[in-house]
Amino acid sequence: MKSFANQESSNLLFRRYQGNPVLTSAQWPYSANAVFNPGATKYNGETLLLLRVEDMRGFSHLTIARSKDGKTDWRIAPTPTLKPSVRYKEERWGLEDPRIVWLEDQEKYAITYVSFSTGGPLVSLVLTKDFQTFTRFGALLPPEDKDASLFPRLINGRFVLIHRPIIRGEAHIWICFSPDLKHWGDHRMLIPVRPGWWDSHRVGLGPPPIETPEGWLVIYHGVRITASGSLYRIGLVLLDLEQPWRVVCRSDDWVFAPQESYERVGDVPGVVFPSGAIVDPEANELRLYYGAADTTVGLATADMDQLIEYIKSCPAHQREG
Ligand code: BMA
Repeated sequence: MKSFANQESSNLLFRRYQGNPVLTSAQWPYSANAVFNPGATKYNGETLLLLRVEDMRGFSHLTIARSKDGKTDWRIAPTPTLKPSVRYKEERWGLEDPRIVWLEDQEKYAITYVSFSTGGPLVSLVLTKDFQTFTRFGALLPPEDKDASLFPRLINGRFVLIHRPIIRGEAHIWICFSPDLKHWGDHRMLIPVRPGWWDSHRVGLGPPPIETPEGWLVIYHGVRITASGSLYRIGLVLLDLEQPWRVVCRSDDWVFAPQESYERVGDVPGVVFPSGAIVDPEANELRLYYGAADTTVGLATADMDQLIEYIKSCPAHQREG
């Protein structure tokens, strides 16, 4: 195995699937402008993606696609799976960017997504056992908030949520805790933007945190504003397993960035936006599903041991900003 202790190797961690993009609006069974930013999980032995689909009015809803190998032969639901509900007014302008975890304690899948309310984006939760019947839980936290996921298990008896509120115009990643999924407290800033760096303008959680023996692996996006717009790149953080508000290591370098034409050209150029990840225990491989240029879905894979070795070689965290 190639050693990744040398940080110059950061851009070799992830390999793009040769058949990218794996899903595009051209495959859609109904009219759609773009399909991107999917949540991902294993369900009934298959890969299940819940995709953000933007319609021709510019509003988004969520639709399921399934595949046996997570790469090919996608079966796309013939109609939208989750559309704005009139009972939940905060969903008026659409549903975006889902993250899925199997919530052990509830024996349900928890899907956090962005509800685009007329007062700004906020984080909502829906629970399901079977991806057929969905129970809406409503808004978790007020606007402006995005990029949220629950941890897959309770920690010290409480649910844990990572999210990205905008406060004083600043976009840092935060963490908070709840005894019942309703009441959230013990708020702390977790991963701040780094002024001057590639992740200087905004940061936001990618897929749900991944539990490893070394800690919670967090894949996040960082945004820099350039002369031609926002550039979305990907970094890594390791959180303490039982005290997840403690950042153990954070990558200096980005580990994935727009490079291929489908990432550089699209509705929003220069965006890679991972929102789903599946660990294949047999291959010890992480499959990362990401929105490419807010237009299609890409897949990249990484060896779990190399990811962990790399993040552990990164500097111990020092809070900036
Ligand atoms: C973020 C989110 C994502 C989107 C990204 C790039 O703020 O809205 O849905 O992919 O911007 O446009």
